[in-house]
Amino acid sequence: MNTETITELKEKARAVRLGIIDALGIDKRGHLGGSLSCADIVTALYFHKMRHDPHNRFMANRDRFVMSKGHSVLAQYAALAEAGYFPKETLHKTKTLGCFLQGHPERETPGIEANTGSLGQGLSIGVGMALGGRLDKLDYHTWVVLGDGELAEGQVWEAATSAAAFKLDTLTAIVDMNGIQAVGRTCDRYDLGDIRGKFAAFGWKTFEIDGHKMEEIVPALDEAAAVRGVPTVIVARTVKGKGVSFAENTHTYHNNLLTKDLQEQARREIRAM
Ligand SMILES: Cc1ncc(C[n+]2csc(CCOP(=O)(O)OP(=O)(O)O)c2C)c(N)n1
Repeated sequence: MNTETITELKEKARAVRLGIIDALGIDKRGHLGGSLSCADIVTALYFHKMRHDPHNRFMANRDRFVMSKGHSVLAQYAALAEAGYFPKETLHKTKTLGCFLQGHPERETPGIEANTGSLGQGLSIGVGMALGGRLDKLDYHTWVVLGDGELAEGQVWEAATSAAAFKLDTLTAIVDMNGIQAVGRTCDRYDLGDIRGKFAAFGWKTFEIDGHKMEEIVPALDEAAAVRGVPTVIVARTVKGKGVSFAENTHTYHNNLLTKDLQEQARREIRAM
């Protein structure tokens, strides 16, 4: 693996985290914790793995990305702005009237492929996209990011069985396993036990990585895309709020607002990461 690539991706992840802070702004509620926990994964997808082009965003064989845990879309907005889908200044207008950047993903936003926010639906959408690619004889890959709390939704497991039944090897789910959901620890609220083992039992090829180490994320994405015959899942161990000390490992900043002082602290800490 090229160390320059890894260094560049880490810098991109820093830019994405700063973009999340820009999008969150001050005195507006937003989902900081879950956006920061998936920031490295989203960065590696947009700047290493996915075939996409902001200047030709409807090209037929673009890779598909679904943010199934739609509340974490600030990470995707920041990546899309960084990639050139819209000006970075637009991030500051997130969640204001008339702006195409709202609290959950909508397809009117350049680069967004699926409306999500009602948890549990994104993997089914991904199954449909992957089946569509097969029917149209296109070689794109579909990537779906899920939360570990989200896995309590039964529809996720319906999608998981169908993906295996259809042998959808062009589909990869990535579970942002930060161990915390909206109001507490996932294991205290709705314990799913062995998430990796569950996907394996459903017939998926599984990987488990540190979801903040580019050195582990990059090869896992490459290996998952190369698997043939079965769908793949990457279970990524992450920290909710990663990079901002007061938001780390707590549900307090699952959906909360920043004051000017906290915003400045967050920016300082992310720059020092
Ligand atoms: C169907 C549905 N039920 C409830 C919610 C409210 N909700 C938003 S985020 C969230 C917690 C999600 O936890 P997790 O998937 O672990 O997300 P993360 O920790 O990565 O932010 C809940 C319950 C929702 N968006 N959709």
